[in-house]
Amino acid sequence: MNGGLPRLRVERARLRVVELPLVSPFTTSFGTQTVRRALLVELEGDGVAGVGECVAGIDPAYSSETCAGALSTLRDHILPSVLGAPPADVAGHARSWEWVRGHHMAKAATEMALLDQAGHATGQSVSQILGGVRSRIGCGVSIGIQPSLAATLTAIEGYLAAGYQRIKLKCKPGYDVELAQAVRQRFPGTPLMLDANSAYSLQDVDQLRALDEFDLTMIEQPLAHDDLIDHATLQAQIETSICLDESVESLADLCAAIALGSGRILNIKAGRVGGLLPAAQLHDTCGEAGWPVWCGGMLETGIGRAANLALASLPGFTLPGDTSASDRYFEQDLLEQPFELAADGTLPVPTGPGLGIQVEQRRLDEATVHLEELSPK
Ligand code: OSB
Ligand code: MG
Repeated sequence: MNGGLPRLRVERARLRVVELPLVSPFTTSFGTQTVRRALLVELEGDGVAGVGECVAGIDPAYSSETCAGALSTLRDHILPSVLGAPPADVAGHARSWEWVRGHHMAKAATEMALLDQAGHATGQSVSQILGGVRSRIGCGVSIGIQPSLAATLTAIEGYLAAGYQRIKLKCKPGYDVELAQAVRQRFPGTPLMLDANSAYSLQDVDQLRALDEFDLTMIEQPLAHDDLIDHATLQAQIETSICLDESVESLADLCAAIALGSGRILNIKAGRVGGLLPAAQLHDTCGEAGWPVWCGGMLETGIGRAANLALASLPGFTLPGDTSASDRYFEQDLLEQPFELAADGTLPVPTGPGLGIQVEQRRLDEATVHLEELSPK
């Protein structure tokens, strides 16, 4: 897969924080976001540059990582492991930060930048490097909790008209059965799923079983963010397939989930699992276990979105993911050419070298709220 990657140096690094207002507030069972603050890792070495996006949030609500925490971990621990180190391929550089426990999103951002750099050095796209087989990705859309049922139905209508292939609705206790029922009534054949972001416990099993009658393609992460055992108990008691998100942060987590029967489907996010190369490994293991996978999203700017599309081009990504078009999130993305949804509900996998995108410098400067330069000690 990446046996052909060049050994490169990392001579300079920049950490940049950008803020992009969201076109509409995004509410989940854990809170509301109105702006996407993203941390970018910009690397340069051997005359080639690369950029990566860290998907950590402002608050440690989805995961324990935060944008500010990732900034300090990158500055003080991860980047010093690669800056000025002997030339290495991407996996080699990644081994140099293996000693850092956790901080998957910070590591993934660095790895993304290294893959972009490597791709620019060889002319390969990140999709090619990862072993992608698809040129277009089927897209779904993740809709936050709305102020009313009517607002939810209106939002769904708009996204279906745009071409999105499946609808994911955020839910929470008390905003679930009635929601699924109303949406099913209005959109009988639409591929539909719910994402609870860990809002339930095993005591809610009756409520969760009541969802079985609405033909959901899956329910994502109903139980605790760090649980696999209760998910296995729940999966045995409901018909709807459980899809894991928060609970799988590593290959070890995934192997445990498969062995326990904690679900049947995996949402793969490179940030959550420490990078695109680890994400590809999880994809392979799911394939062996017969678990379909899809590519999740973290409200990424066009930079992280390009990486998601590259990942989703791997053969096992058979379900539409949360890889929506730029205009679902931002009025203005960071790219010269924002990602636009085709009428068939697909986005193209970038084919240019590396991430295959062109960042619009003026827009980037406008969005920047913090910038720091690092060089080898
Ligand atoms: O649980 O999948 C999630 C966004 C931020 C944090 C967690 C999640 C999400 C989404 C949005 O569902 C997916 C997207 O469109 O990027
Ligand atoms: Mg989720």
